[in-house]
Amino acid sequence: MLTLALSKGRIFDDTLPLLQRAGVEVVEDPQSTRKLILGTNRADLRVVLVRASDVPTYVRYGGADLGVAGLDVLLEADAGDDGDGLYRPVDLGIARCRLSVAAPVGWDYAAAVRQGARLRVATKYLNLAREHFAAKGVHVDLVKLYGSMELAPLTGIADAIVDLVSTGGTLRANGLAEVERILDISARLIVNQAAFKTRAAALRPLVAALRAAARPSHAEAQS
Ligand code: PRT
Ligand code: MG
Repeated sequence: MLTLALSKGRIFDDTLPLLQRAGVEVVEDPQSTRKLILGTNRADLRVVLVRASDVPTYVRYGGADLGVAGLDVLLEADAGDDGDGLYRPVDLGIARCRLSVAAPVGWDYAAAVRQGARLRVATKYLNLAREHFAAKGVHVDLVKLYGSMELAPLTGIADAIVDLVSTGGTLRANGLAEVERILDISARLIVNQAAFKTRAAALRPLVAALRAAARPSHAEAQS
C-alpha cells in the first residue's frame, strides 16, 4: 500500500486533476467526509489528509510515502537543508503564488529601508523572513503569527508583513500593497528517501506519471 499525503483546500483541489491524468481517482470528497484516510480507484494507493505544514513531517517519518507541499512550507521547515530524508523530484507547477513583503498603502517601505530604520515585521515564515532581511542588511524584529497576517499593520503591531500573495485581492481589501517579492512558490512532489529505494517498483511509476501529468501546466505557464 502506498500512502500519499495531501492537505485540504488548494493543494488537494489542484492535485486532483494531476492524479486523474495519472489514472488515479480519489473515491471520496474531503468536503463531504470527516475521514482523514481516503481510498482511490487503486487498491495499492490511499490518500491521507493532514495540515499543509505537516505534509513534510508525515513524509519524512514514513507515515506517507509521498506528498504534495508548497515550496514555502518546505523551505521554512528545513531552512534550506536538503539532507532531510526527503526527495523533491517534481515541481508540480500548481498552487502558484509568491512570498512577498507587504506594507500599508502610502507607507514608504523603500525609504524606511534606505534610512536604516529598524522594522517590525509580522509573519508565519520566521526563517524565510529572517534570511531575506539578513541578506538585504535590513534590521528587523520579527513577530510570529499563525494567520491573518494582514491585520498586524492595521492594528499597529507591525510595520509590514511577509506573506503569500496570489491575486493580491486580500492585500488590497486590507489597505496593503506588495512592496517586495521574495520568492516564487509552487507545490512540489516530495518522496520519502528510504521508500523511494525499498518500494521503488510501486513508487517510481507513480512519480513518473505525476511528472508527466504536471508537464502540460508548465507548458501553459510558459506560453
Ligand atoms: O489554512 P491552513 O492554516 O490549514 O494551512 P495553510 O494556510 O498552510 O494551507 P493552505 O491550503 O491555505 O495553503 C497551502 C499552500 O498553498 C501554501 O503552502 C502555498 O504553497 C499555496 N498557496 C498558493 C497559497 C496561496 N496560493 C495563497 N494565496 N497559500 C495561501 N494563500 C493565502 C495567503 O496566505 C493570503 O492570506 O491567500 C491569501 C492571499 O491570496 P490572494 O489571492 O488574495 O492574493
Ligand atoms: Mg490557509
